[in-house]
Amino acid sequence: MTESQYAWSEQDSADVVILGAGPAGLVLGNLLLRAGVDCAILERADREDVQNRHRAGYLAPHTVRILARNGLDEGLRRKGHEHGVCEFRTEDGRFRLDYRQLGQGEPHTVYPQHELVTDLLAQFVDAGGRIRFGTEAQAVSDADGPAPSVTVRERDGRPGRWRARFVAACDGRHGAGRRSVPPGAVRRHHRDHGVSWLGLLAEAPPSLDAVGYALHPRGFAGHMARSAETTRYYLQCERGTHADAWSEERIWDELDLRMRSAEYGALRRGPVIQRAVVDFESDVLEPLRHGSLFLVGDAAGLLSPSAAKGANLAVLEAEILALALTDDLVHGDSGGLARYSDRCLVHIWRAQEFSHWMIGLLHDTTGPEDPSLFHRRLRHSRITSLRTSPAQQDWFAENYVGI
Ligand code: RFL
Repeated sequence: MTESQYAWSEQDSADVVILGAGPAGLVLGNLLLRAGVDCAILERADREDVQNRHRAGYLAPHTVRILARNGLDEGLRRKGHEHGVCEFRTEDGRFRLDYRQLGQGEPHTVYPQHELVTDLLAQFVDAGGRIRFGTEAQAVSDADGPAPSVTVRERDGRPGRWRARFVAACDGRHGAGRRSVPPGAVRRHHRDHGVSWLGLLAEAPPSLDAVGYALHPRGFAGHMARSAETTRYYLQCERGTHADAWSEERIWDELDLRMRSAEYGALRRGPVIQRAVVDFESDVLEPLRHGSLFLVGDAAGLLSPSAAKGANLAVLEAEILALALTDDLVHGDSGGLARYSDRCLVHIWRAQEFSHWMIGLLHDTTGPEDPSLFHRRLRHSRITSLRTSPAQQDWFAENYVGI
């Protein structure tokens, strides 16, 4: 492609070009806009698709504080609700942890991610923010110099290019930001945990007033409230399972079995309106910067959903980067940008460690090569410790809501 073939336009430039309008890109965009920094968001999907992507639901207190101090919490204050109890069901019975009374004594706020994204989008657009839907970033070029650019493909297939001083890759794990980092410029730490969940969204009210974690010989099952009308369920499944392989009847029967409904009360059934298989993988890139290209949110690192940290980390990293970019572009101080990667990696590795601990708690990964059942016995000891030790419960609560 030669220069003249690009659809150049004077508007196709911004001091900060943000790739992706998920929680990371939209928090970053809103904060930069409030600070008077020239920015633009390029989003591959249409607005409706972005607003209908059901994912996370449990916001950490820190996330709520970031949104509140930046005036981005109107929707979640009105429609979100506090949540502070989880219930574990095991072969030895069930027990509850009221984590508002433990550790730092703070609750989650239940507010579906697509509602948060809808709010953040509305605020960005209402405040005059520039956003291009249906614009897919293809690659970031010249990131090792002071004038990076982003090649894009518009909805109609037309190629284009955006010029920037900085590019923030908030376009997820498979986005163009990550792909544009040259091999050898960053180190990738990757782990496949060998566990998969069938994630389900049911049009049914929650069945219990707690996050439910069921540890069963047939595999893990989970229950997480989303709203008065919808509930997320998870079923551990064989690696390679197709999301449509299980009938709705089989799903509910299996959930009843693993959640031990016969003992603890029936689940409130309803149509399954979304389903997807999630393979548990973790990966982290180090550093989270290549010249003027910064990696944020899922583009920076991926966590398995066992500890509900991904969206919370995305918001935290977006705030750290927004402050650093503002310092540089408004005050001429590049110190924050130099520290961005190290600051974020402390939180990312903390979240990875807890998430890893949760994977070991929730899943029996004893394989046929381990006839001694060593891991199964360790896991039993871990859950017993959580059931009985106040110190362990405080540690759990602090990590569960914290980042
Ligand atoms: P997102 O949300 O994936 O947004 C990326 C955006 O970039 C766009 N995009 C591109 N745009 C332009 N050019 C390209 N080349 C592009 N490629 C992609 C996409 O269309 C999209 O709009 O990333 P972000 O902002 O980093 O946010 C991360 C979170 O979405 C993610 O970590 C969480 O959803 C993870 N997660 C949870 N996190 C929590 O904190 N609490 C939870 O309770 C929780 N539950 C979950 C989850 C993730 C799940 N899945 C689907 C893996 C439950 C599930 C089932």
